[in-house]
Amino acid sequence: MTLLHPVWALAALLLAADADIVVETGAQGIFFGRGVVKAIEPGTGALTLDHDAIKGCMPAMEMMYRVETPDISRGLRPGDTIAFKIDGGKYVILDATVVGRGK
Ligand SMILES: [Cu+2]
Repeated sequence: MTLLHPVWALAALLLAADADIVVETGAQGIFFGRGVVKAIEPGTGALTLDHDAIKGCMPAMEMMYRVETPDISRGLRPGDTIAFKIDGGKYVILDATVVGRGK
C-alpha cells in the first residue's frame, strides 16, 4: 500500500478546486440571469455568455450554455446583452431577451 505524501495530496486538492466542475456549482431550479453574448454556435445555437452572478445558482463567469431550442439564439449577435432564464441544474437556457445591442 502506498500512502500519498501530504504535499501531493494538497496539490491534488488544489488542482481539483481549480477545475470548472467545482467552480460551476449549478443549483437545481429555474433562475434568471443577465450577460453579454460572446459567441453563438452555428446549428445548435449554444451561447457562450459572460454572465453576471446568477443569484442562488452560480457566480459571474464566462461559459457556454446549451439552449432549449435554436430559436432562442436566433437574432442574437455577439456583443448583445441579454436577460435570460435558465435551468440551473442542466445549464440549459430556456428563454432570452435582448436588453442591449452590441456595437
Ligand atoms: Cu455560469
